[in-house]
Amino acid sequence: MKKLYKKIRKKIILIEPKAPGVHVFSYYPLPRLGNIILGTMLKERGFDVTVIAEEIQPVREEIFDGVDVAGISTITSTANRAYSLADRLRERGITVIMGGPHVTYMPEEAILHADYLVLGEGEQVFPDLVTSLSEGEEVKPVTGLVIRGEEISHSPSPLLEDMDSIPIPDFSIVSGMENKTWNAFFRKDALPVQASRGCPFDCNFCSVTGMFGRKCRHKSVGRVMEEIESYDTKRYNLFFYDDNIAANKAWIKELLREFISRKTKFHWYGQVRIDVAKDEELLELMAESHCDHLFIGLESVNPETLKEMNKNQTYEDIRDGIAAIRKRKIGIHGMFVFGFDTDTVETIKNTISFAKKSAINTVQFMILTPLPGTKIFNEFIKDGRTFFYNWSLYDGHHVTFWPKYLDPLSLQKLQLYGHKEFYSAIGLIKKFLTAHFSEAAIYSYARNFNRLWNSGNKSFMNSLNLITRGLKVNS
Ligand code: B12
Repeated sequence: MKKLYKKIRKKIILIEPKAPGVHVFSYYPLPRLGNIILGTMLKERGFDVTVIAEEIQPVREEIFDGVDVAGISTITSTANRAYSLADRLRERGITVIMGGPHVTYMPEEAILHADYLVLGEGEQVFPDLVTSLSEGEEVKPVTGLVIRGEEISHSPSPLLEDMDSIPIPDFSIVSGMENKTWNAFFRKDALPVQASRGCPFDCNFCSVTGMFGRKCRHKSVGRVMEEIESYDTKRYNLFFYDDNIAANKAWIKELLREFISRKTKFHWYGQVRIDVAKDEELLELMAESHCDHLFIGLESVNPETLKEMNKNQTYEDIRDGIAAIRKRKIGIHGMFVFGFDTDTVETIKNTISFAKKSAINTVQFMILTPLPGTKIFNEFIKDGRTFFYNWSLYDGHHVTFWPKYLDPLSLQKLQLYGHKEFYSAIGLIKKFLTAHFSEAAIYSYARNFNRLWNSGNKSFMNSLNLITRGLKVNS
């Protein structure tokens, strides 16, 4: 018998759940672009869309009045919160559609809390799904769509071929975004832009390629310019969310030349690999186009560890790269990860001391996290090394597995020590005395963050202590 589909109203809510605890970017609550792009596509089709990023604007119950469909976007660390929101919404009779990296890699788990899942990129599936629901039409199975009660496929939606088909994100649909300001640290607020997707590398701890592929797909230069020129240069800096904005060197150079020739006033930050420093011309273009900061996955200065994670970069690349970038007065946020199998107390302390002595402006020392979708996720489970499966602990700030040459508590303490050492009181005073005020603000925030993390994680530290002593603890 043919199922009867209920026609839904056109009011749609899209939610990005808040982080489970404090993390290095807590003071800098930027939304991911997924919900905003998909919401913009629905708005263009005539839906009344509100995006709630909980870090920016808390969810209030009355927002659900008159809503028949809600979308929830989640990464692993926010999955528990996403599931509890989804359960609450379904109890109210609201149809729940979930998407994002965690859902893509864990569909069996996620579908217990949702009516539909979209695996991988959402653009080619979600707007049509919501349109079918609103027309009361039968929902047709397509690759990337999981329907509650039907067979679960793990195949994500095929990757979008035409990046220019992605609409310019309409930030006016994000509740509270207009009034949010982060410019205590930087001269202006940051606005997200994604000019490309995908990364040709294959690091064993990263889950990006399963979502966005290893081939770098980018928007045309004209399309990126159209997007950024629609924003207010007086209010915003641009934060490029691309996994590796310099993956295609010819394209990024063309884009930056366009910034320069159009005298674009934006200052910008972006994520790159240290190998950008080998290209003098690229560095010149970055400096000339007002690149303020580069976020660089430096990971470790131990050659064995770099090899183990399949990073394809050497200690010398890091050392020489930092010098070349800082020579151009471009700031560096160095991102490091501790806990690989080749890591020991000594290698981690070497990395911390290298970072302290280097010209890197700010750092984040994260703990290796076996996120679903990474090579190490399956390996650690197979080898019985994972002891915590509480997704709220998968935020790069908590040890969830047995390291090889360290015990879990020591790894945790080394990470805390790293931040304490880098953001020391003396370091803070030096930043003030040398008039580096925005960095001083970050130092002061980082020191406060350490205190907050310690006070909020006493029972976690206790559990880790018990596990390290060989006792069993509920995960
Ligand atoms: C910007 C960014 C940040 C920002 C903002 C974070 C935020 N609000 O969550 C900052 C710097 C603060 C940050 C912090 C962290 N991040 Co981060 N971050 C990113 C980054 C670079 C871009 C996100 C983005 O907007 N992408 C572009 C949009 C278009 O992609 P998308 O949101 O995934 O949406 C697409 C699909 O997922 C799907 N979809 C998404 N939502 C929905 C919803 C519905 C209803 C549907 C149907 C479909 C759908 O369709 C969308 C369009 O195709 C990604 C890497 C990446 N390439 O995505 C990492 C990434 C999301 N971060 C990651 C991590 C681990 C973290 C941290 C935990 C640790 C850290 N690195 O510091 C923290 C935790 C933050 C938190 N929320 O708790 C991981 C998450 C992996 C995972 N499996 O969970 C990623 C994927 C990076 C990686 N190397 O693996 N991050």
